Amino acid sequence: MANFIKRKTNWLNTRMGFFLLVVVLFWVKTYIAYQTEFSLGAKGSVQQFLLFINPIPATLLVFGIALYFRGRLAYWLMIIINVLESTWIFANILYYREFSDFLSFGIMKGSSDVGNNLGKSLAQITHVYDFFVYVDIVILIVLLLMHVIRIDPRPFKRRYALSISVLAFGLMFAEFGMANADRSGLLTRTFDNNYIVKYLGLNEYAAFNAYQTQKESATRASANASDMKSVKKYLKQNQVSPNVSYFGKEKGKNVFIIHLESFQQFLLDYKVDGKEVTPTLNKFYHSKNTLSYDNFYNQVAQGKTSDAEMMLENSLFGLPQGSAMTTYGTQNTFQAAPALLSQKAGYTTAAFHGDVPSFWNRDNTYKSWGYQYFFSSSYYTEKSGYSVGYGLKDKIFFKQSAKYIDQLPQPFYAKLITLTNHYPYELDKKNTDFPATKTGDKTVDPYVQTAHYLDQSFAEFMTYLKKAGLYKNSVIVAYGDHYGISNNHRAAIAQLLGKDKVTSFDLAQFQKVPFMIHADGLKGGISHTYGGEIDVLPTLLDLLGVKNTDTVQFGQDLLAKDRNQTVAFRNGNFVSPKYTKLGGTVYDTKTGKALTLTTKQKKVVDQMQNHVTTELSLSDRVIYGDLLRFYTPKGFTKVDKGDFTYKLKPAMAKLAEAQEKEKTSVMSKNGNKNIDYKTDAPELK
Ligand code: GP9
Ligand code: MN
Repeated sequence: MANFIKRKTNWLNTRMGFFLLVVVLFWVKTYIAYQTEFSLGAKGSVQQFLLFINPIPATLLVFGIALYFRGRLAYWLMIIINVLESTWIFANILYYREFSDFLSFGIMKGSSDVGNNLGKSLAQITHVYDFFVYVDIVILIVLLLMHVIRIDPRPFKRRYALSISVLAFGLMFAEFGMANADRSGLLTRTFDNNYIVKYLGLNEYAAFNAYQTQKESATRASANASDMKSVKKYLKQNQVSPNVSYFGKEKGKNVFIIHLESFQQFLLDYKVDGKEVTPTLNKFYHSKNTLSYDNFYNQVAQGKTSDAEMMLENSLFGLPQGSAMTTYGTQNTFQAAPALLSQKAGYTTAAFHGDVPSFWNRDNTYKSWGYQYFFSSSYYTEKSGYSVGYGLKDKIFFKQSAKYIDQLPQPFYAKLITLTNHYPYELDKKNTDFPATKTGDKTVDPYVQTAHYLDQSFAEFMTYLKKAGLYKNSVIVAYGDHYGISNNHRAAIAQLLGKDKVTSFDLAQFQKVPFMIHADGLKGGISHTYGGEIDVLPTLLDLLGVKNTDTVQFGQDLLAKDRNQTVAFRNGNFVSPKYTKLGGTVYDTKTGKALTLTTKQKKVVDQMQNHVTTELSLSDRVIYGDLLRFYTPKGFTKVDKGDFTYKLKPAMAKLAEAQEKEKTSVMSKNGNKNIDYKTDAPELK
């Protein structure tokens, strides 16, 4: 036995032995932190496996640096690296506790510094057991000082050190390959920091974040005020005057933006086995008090929902790659709908979503946009069966949101983002009382079932609005953010549309999504004007009578008479009432036939293309260069992110205070009681 122990400690007395001990301790410690301090949501064996092993490659690489150095120095370097690495974990534990997100370099160097943002003092949120992350270091130091482990003075061969580094890189690539196979677009689409840590690890996250921040600040640094001048010149040339019979018609009303996840236009009035998929939305669409659009296109790219949000609330396009909210949402200056409405018209502003707040970097971006409240996962009661896919099922989400809506001082601007109608359109039996389509494509067929569920949820929410008296004094906007069925399902799409096959032209038309504005007394009807998500903000502001001639918006009011009806897709393709251009082919929009252009026609199409390319690239310049920091519209004050907290307790205290002061919330007017919300959600029975 004594011999055995001796042999063991002998082994630890070599440099390699000590190195491996340090690495294993650090690995275990990181994994414990993953499991106890962060909610990374690893589902399934691949994700669990990646989470377990992901600290290894980076730990080998970073700690391996010490192996290139001699004697004592190598040992102390390992300790120093460990202190730095552990401090990174420590800082993230504290930040995560407050924000359910990881620290980013943008935030660390940002104007609203971390401490400021925390809402509580560091001491208040630090727990004694957080210092556990330093325990292995203390043990290692003691072992060294007590000479239990002796320092190995022999020189370590360079090529061994090098082999460790090479091995680390190799493992990193393998890990990245597995991660990308499980979640494609992990680093290009940049969904959520939690995903990067879950798949790749805290160090890889730090490296990626540093790279992004560096890229972002380089373009920011090279931009200047004169760039803004060319943007403003363009916008001035493209300005249209609002429609006088609509301008200001809905002044002072509450606004609901209801985000219908993955909802396409073709679903409206669509029937399966003779039954309407979305009876309530159909009625809403055809109501004489709803302004509806049947040539309204989604214009998103990789950023999907986040691109839609960016366009809708800023009238700025999403980026050609990745998500603008993720990459630029934290640092950039914005003049978004919530800030404009609260500053110019005294609105209370709130967003509602049944997913974690870090997805699409909403937790930071919404602050930049001036949202006073963001009700996300921690505000909702979660029980088994309440969620599917990304988060809360829509019926439960709407019901639980209502109790917060009741508390908002009026007028308010409330955005509710639904989730259940999201790929892969999964829903339990109890909630599925609608027939699937029968194309035989497993991804496509349940789409109408979750869409039907969304319609039922919408119906329940409308019933609540009527009961609360909100239906009459609110503008209700409902829109689909992007396709639910991707172009990869051509055969199934053809069947759904009752065609033999679909052409590229058909697929472009398939990108239509609903856009509807309902208000009591509003002169409605179905408009055939061509438009898209970029046009929503100016339309809404005009209806509310909020001046927006001096704001930076790339869209045009859908109600304006002389508007430009060329709708840009993010890849530079476009649709218009006359021509549709897809890649090198131009189609007649009326017939869908490919055209051979006359010289005269070509000139017109070239002009349209020029318009599209210019608006996209100027919008990109605004985001890449953070150009809005150089221009503040009259009467607008730059948003200070430090004004907002989305942490449950302080935010609810703020809301209570605001209610007390203004006494205009539904609840204040209802004897401080909530409105009874009716739902048939089986989970709540
Ligand atoms: C996640 C949800 C989905 O919170 O908004 O985003 P998507 O995948 O549609 O972009
Ligand atoms: Mn979406």
